[in-house]
Amino acid sequence: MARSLYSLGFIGLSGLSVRAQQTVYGQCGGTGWSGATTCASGSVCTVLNSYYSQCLPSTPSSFSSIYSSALPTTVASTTSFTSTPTSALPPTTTVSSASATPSGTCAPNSPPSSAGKLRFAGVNISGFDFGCNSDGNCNWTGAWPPLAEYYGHDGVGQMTHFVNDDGYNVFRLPVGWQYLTQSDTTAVATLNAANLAEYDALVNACLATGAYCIVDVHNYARFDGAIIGQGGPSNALFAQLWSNIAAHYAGESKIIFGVMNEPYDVPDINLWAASVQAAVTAIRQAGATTQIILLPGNNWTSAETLVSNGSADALNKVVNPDGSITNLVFDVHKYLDSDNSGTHTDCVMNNIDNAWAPLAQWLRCHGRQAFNTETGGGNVADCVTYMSQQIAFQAANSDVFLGYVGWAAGNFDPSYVLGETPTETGSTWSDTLLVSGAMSPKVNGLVA
Ligand SMILES: *[C@@H]1O[C@H](CO)[C@@H](O)[C@H](O)[C@H]1NC(C)=O
Ligand SMILES: *[C@@H]1O[C@H](CO)[C@@H](O)[C@H](O)[C@H]1NC(C)=O
Ligand SMILES: *[C@@H]1O[C@H](CO)[C@@H](O)[C@H](O)[C@H]1NC(C)=O
Ligand SMILES: CC(=O)N[C@H]1CO[C@H](CO)[C@@H](O)[C@@H]1O
Repeated sequence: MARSLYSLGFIGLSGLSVRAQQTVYGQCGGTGWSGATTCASGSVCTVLNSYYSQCLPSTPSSFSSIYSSALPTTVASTTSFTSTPTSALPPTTTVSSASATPSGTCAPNSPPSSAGKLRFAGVNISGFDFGCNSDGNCNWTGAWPPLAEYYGHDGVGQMTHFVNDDGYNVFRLPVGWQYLTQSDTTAVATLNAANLAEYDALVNACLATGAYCIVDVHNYARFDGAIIGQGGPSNALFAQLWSNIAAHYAGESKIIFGVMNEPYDVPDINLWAASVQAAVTAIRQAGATTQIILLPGNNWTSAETLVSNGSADALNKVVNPDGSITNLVFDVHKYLDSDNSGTHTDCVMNNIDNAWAPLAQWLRCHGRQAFNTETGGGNVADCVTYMSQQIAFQAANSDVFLGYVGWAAGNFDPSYVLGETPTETGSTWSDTLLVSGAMSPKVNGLVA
């Protein structure tokens, strides 16, 4: 109701602005759009879906001029760009020389012409993490497997639908440390066979769809209120936990290891990087030598503060046992609501200027990549618009961004503020508005 009244107010204005050119990344079409439909020079009005068309740069080279507005003017020049050719950067398969380059000194850079399609798109299948609080206190009996056989929602049917009907190719499967070990009060590393069998039912169903599957330990860097390696469980215990998990999945090339969900208020980021290093070393030494491992930074793995908070520089030193950084990828989250909490229905930003553009600069400059494993918004038109913009930007920078994973389906109801749970009627699945309008690769065409 409020929306239709609001749009009436623009009828008079749109008559005046109809010939105006839209700026790069601005909207230029879509259901209900009455603003400019031509784009500024150097950009092309591109249909992302029926809700949203966007002015996207027509050639990769025009990106650098857009990015430079977000950078300090002292470095925003063509000269400093050409003095740091992309070819001089280490490929991700070699040892990073990044620690020699302080994060403040990245020259403006732009994606290669091969960028444009993301590798991954998917959704969190939540339920095994229910009972977990952000203090790392997970009540394992509060976990609720998102599996019909355990009286949960039909997570298997959801994943099958998402793969077949939407073209998704990754699912994140959050689980509490306490659940995996069936120990609420004492941190232990030995996996509990009965609980692991239930979690495995979800993981194996995920793998059976052909998708990649992220094993996400959803403990906020904590166990029972105390931070791993900084007063809580020792790095050795945390490494043993990951050794046990990795040994179990070592033979599965499509498992992705999510070292930890959303660390926050971690006092010493370098000590945290040492905890992450312990987990990485343990995973590789357990025989999972090739899979992707996700490295989580401080401040709820915020994409916006990965660099400024010091997480990027600290985690940039984490390496495989052979010294390489192969398949070590930064884990970043970002919501579209006013405080990045993922708790509001309305979306107010696309996060390009505040987060994704500066992060892309840093990642490319340091030869690194990131994976946006949590993002989301309400099922309203504003969120479709901002999510479409965010995904379009990520895809335009697909050399440094692997993809996106929505929060969340599984045991959430479609009525949950960030619900992406599809509903089944007979044998037909229906997606929520945000999935059908923006996130489904079959709709946005932005996933390879
Ligand atoms: C743990 O979860 C179970 C099931 O939801 C609940 O009955 C119990 O009260 C919870 N225990 C604590 C300490 O919160
Ligand atoms: C990073 O964020 C955390 C909160 O998660 C804060 O305690 C810390 O002071 C920040 N560090 C820097 C260098 O901004
Ligand atoms: C954490 O990140 C949010 C944005 O994602 C930012 O607004 C906030 O200031 C950050 N907090 C710290 C302590 O860095
Ligand atoms: C349910 C859940 O885990 N929500 C988390 C999603 O991420 C935001 C921050 O990025 C957290 O604040 C929420 O707790």
